[in-house]
Amino acid sequence: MLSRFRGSMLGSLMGDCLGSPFEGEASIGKVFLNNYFSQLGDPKKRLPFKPYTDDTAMTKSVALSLTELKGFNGQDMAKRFTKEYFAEPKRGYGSAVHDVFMGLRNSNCEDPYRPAQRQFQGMGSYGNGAAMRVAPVALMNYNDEARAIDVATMQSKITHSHKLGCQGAVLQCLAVRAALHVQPNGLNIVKFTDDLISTMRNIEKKDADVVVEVEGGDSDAPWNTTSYARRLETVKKFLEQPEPPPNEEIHGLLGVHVSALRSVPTAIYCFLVSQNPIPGIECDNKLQRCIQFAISLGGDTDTIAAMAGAISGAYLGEDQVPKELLRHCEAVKDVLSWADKLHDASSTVQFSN
Ligand code: F2R
Ligand code: MG
Ligand code: MG
Ligand code: MG
Repeated sequence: MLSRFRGSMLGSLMGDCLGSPFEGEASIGKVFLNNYFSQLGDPKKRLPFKPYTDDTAMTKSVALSLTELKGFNGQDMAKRFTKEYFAEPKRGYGSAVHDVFMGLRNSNCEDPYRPAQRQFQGMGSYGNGAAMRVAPVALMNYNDEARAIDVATMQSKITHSHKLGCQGAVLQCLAVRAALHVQPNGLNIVKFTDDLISTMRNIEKKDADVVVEVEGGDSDAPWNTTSYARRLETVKKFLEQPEPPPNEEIHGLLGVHVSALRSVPTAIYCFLVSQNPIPGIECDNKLQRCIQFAISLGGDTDTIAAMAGAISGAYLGEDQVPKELLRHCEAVKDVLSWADKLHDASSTVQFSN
């Protein structure tokens, strides 16, 4: 399990560091990316160091809060998010989440959930910021699905109280957890997807009475479209095709957006489709293929690559993480230490507030 924990945390870091230079681009040519990754893999090439962004900064707070407190504590986690943000606010955070950190700092995190509830005129944020940092919750609670779901939801509510923001964090957590549990080389893509569809369908049914307010005039709002279970059905359909559909189709039906609904199912698709060769991507290593494919889609590249990398690394383990790519990433030793702490603490988890 330690190798899986380390693989997941390193996969997430690598997706963030290598994906962030492309964040916001429409899509990135596969030939360009083959050359880019081949240069990164060349030990003779001296290339600019790749810093991590908010995805890893927030993952750090989740990992250290869970491990140092031997379980979930909302106030402690909120304090860590806030301290980390004000220490390094230029790590590429979402534009609205700054207000949550201001509210948390001004109230000394008295109610760690209150500032997030005020976001977007009381609707809360549906951004993918709670999903992008959730991998440590899956690792810490790998032997308890119900607790993993609870903690994924509660850690989300500190910054993202919108139902779709929370459910996206839960889905990403379940995907990492499921990947940890698959035997080496034993991945059954159909079963993996069907299990997630069935769990999300139950969760969405249970949450159906939670009223989601609709912001007037925003026809692009994701709650007007479809649910996580239905997006996972699209993932399944895409996986039945001999090769991935064109980017425009992936953008339209899954998404590459900063909203959780339009990025978490996409990350799961990237993990699953990268189990087999992908036309245009020259790479034998499955973790690298996963990250390269995620980046090639464009949009929220750092976050989709980080989430896909966390799932892929949880399945493949540390040995499959390409070391020649890791040397370009910031904070590898720190990330390994978080993985080790999560591994040590995962047998003694508790749950409070
Ligand atoms: N912020 C970015 N990328 C922008 C470019 C950064 C650049 N590289 C730089 O350094 O300046 N990336 C990071 O943000 C995403 C995670 O965002 P998070 O934490 O979810 O933030 P937020 O602000 O809560 O939500 C993101 C946006 O989603 C829209 N939105 C959310 N809820 C909404 C609602 N209820 N109604 C309307 N819109 C809503 C807003 O546009 C939010 O700003 C990751 O990609 C991370 O890498
Ligand atoms: Mg980021
Ligand atoms: Mg816990
Ligand atoms: Mg991002």
